[in-house]
Parts: sequence; C-alpha cells; structure tokens
Amino acid sequence: MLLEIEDNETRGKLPIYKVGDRISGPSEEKAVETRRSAPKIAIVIPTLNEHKAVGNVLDGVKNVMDGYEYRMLVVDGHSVDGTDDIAREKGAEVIYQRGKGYGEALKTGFFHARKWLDAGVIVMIDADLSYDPKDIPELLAPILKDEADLVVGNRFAGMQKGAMPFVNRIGNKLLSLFAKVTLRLNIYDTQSGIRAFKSKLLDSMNLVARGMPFAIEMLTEALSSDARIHETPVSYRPRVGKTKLSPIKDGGRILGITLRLMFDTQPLLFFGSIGIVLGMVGLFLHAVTLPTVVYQYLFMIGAIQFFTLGLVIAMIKRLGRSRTRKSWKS
Ligand SMILES: Nc1nc2c(ncn2[C@@H]2O[C@H](COP(=O)(O)OP(=O)(O)OP(=O)(O)O)[C@@H](O)[C@H]2O)c(=O)[nH]1
Ligand SMILES: [Mg+2]
Repeated sequence: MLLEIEDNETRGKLPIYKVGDRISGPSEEKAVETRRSAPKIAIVIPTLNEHKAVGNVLDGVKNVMDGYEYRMLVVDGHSVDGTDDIAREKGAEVIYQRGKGYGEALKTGFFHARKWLDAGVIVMIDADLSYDPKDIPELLAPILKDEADLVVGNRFAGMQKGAMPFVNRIGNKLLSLFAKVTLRLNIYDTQSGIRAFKSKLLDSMNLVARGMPFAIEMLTEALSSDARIHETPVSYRPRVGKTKLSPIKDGGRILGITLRLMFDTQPLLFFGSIGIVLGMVGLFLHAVTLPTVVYQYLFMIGAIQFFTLGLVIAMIKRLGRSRTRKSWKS
C-alpha cells in the first residue's frame, strides 16, 4: 500500500486521514517517537454511521483489554452521524479511511496499526455490537502463545436468535463451502469479521479487495503464506443500527473474488476443472456422434492444454511463494 497522510496536530497525537488523502506517515522522527511509546495490540474497528453502537463497543473493549498493552483504532468511512466524535470521546484514535468500502477501511487501519502504532498483533471487530468484545481474549490467546498466526471467530457456534437473517445464514454457509472446495480453506465461518492476527503476516499478504470480499481474500492470502489459522467459537447478536451489507450484491462479489483467488492460488485446480469439463464434453461427443466427425478431439486437446497450463502456472507460483513465506516468518 502506498499511503500518505497529513499530520493534524489539533486533533491529538496521531495523524487524521481526511477525505481524498493519499495516506503515508508524518516524518520518520515522529514515527520513531510514536513507536517508542507504542502498544503491542491494536484493536481496529471499521465504522460507517454506527453512532448507536460504537460507544458500547469501545467500552466493552476497554473492559476486556484491561491489563493488555493495547490501542483502539477506529477507521471511519466519513460517517455523518457523529460516530467519529463519539469514538474520540471514548478514547479511541480515529482515522479516516482511504477510498470507500469495508476492505479499504481495514487496509487503512492495518497499515496505520503496523506502521504508526507498531502493533505486533491486530484485532479486528465490527462497531455494530454484533460481536462481543468479551471474546477478544479467546482470539488472542493462541497468538500470544505462538500457537497460531491468525484466529477467526466462528459465529455459527454462538449465534443468537435473529442475529443473522436466514438468507445471510444460508449464503454464508454456501460461501464457506465453496471456499473449502475451491480455495482449500477449511474454515466454517469465512465471512466472520472478528479476527486476531500477527501484524507481520501483512508483509506476505496481497490485499486488494475494497469491500466485503476482503474477508475471504485475507484468509486465502494467509493460507498461501503458510500461516497457522485457528477458528474459535464467538457469540453473535443482532446488530444495532443499519446494515451496510447487501446480501445479493456482496454475495455475488464474494463469489467473483473467490474465483479470482482460485485462479491465483490454486491454478492447477482452476485450469484442471476447465480441462475436466472440456474432456467430458469431448467424451460425450465421441459417444454420440459418428466416428467420421472429428471436432470432439478438439475438446480433448483443449482439455490437455488446460491441464498443462495449470501445471506450469502452479509450478511457477510455487517457486515465487516459497520465497515470500520464508520472509514474513523470519
Ligand atoms: N469505514 C468503513 N466501515 C464500514 C464500511 N462498510 C461497513 N463498515 C463497518 O464494518 C462493519 C461491518 O459492517 P456491517 O454492516 O455490520 O456488515 P455485516 O456484519 O456483514 O452485516 P450485518 O451485521 O448483518 O449488518 C461495521 O462496523 C460497519 O460500520 C465502509 O465502507 N467503511
Ligand atoms: Mg455486522
């Protein structure tokens, strides 16, 4: 991420990102000074018009994080309901996201947490009170014990009645199943928004999704980096305030990104699947047409070519990846 920011002394110790800003840091001296007094855990909270819930979320975080070295970082999407002012009053640092969307907000927050807060661990949680901050220590424990690099909260384990509409529940399950088949992601709740991870992991993740598909991209990138991913049960309650999720539009985008990620991370499976389909069409045509007709062989040749293409891309990607994997772990 190439980011630039404007330092704003009047708003407190840390810089505030404004609409249209490209984000980068203040002077290197200031960054060093900030790092010296920096906490180890950053709680990153994306907000978009969440004035009804954000205060309670931040109070909950403060209660549960007592004893940890932490900072609360609210990444606001230019809310118009005073969410940012409430967050500041509650003691959070508020920055304004670059661009638009949930994914962009988290990227802005992660970058800031890593570079200016020197956070070794980042926790992300929504600002709508659907997740309970009380679950944060459970997410942190495996990371602080160095048993995991990324921990995801599984909402299906502690879902309260009415917390997730039926359509979303089915959609989320199907998306996770699809991700299991296409991306080898063995996670029940791939769309969960409560997670903790080692910030070093960001070095090896190529995060480009702007909106809700960010959730699946982050997991796929972590898996490709050989991160140890754990899942832990969390509670999930009906949200306070208006949803920002559009089940059909966002569901479609998540599906699209899943296919793009499959192409990126599982080329053999991606091209091999196309090869299998072509091969089956070829065999079918072979069975039902006259032996003098030859176009079925074109399908067979296409199938072999797709397989070979998948194999070659997989080998090239494997070489590149083993280098990145080593670098973030060292
Ligand atoms: N900064 C920023 N935050 C966002 C944006 N979109 C959503 N959020 C926040 O991200 C979190 C998740 O959004 P939600 O609307 O709760 O989406 P969801 O959890 O998938 O769906 P529901 O909880 O069922 O409504 C909330 O805290 C939102 O305020 C955005 O574009 N920018
Ligand atoms: Mg929510």
